[in-house]
Amino acid sequence: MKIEIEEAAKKLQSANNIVVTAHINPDGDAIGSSLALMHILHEMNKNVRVFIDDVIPPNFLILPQINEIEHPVELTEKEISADLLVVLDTQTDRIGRTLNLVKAPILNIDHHVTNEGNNVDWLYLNAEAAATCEIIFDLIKFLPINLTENIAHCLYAGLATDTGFFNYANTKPSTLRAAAVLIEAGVKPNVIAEEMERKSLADFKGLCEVLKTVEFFYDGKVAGLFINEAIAHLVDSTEGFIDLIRVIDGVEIAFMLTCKDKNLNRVSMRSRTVDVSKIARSLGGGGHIRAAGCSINTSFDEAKKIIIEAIGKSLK
Ligand SMILES: [Mn+2]
Repeated sequence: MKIEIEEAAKKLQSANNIVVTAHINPDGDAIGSSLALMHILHEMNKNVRVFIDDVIPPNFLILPQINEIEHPVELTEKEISADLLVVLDTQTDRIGRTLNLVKAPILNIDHHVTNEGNNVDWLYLNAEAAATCEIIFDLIKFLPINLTENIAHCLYAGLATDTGFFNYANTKPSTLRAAAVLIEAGVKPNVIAEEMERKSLADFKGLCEVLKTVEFFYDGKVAGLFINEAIAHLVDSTEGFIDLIRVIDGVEIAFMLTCKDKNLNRVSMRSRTVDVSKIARSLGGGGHIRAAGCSINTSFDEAKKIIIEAIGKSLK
């Protein structure tokens, strides 16, 4: 059932044992919104646990109390009962083992236009919000707490990373107003930016190999990076790689195909104007108009053919 933000706030207020989660392959918005909500719920004297079923990239370790995020694999409990499971920044299909581990009604808070709220009790969706962190920022107005420096740090990290440091089309006046309030609460934008953009030397060398794979299609309107199994071993994080080809003159759609496992490939897409969420949805994925993704369960070479063809159709 779709609900309004006031009702989402009420659900949080009436629960006492809350589990918060976000998507696998977590980015700044997934981690920032989860941790910010943890700090908010602590302020409200709730019992809260945060589960993310994946490795937390080292760039986020500066966020306050990030060590409290639990990895479901390491839990000894077979089942966890809670009053509420809050799923942030995704539908329930990308939260991994947390879905079966936690038995509780689900409150889903998201800004992905493709989220249809399947299998959740309540969905608050605001596709106008630049980031789930912007929604959490708005939510505070309906909760009996004040913005703390810890909350502000987490929210700013998500706002900054989901907007490409306030560069992408999703950056709105409300996004910058929220950022301004977060800076007033103690955030140092340069400190967050330096930490988020930091790369290990190994990842930098991996990036050099990845950039050599660039190929152009459809008269240069489409650029792709191809991280096959051998190259995938060279990089821990591919964060930001796609942005490097997105800026090439004439490129309308940039994409990156990454081998995650045998017959499991991940596609990320960015565009200037084409609605890439439609391409992603046609292949079982989702996302935003200008940034979307999907998985393709075939060999890497077959996946390459499939994605190039699907993108070609959208250009017609
Ligand atoms: Mn997001």
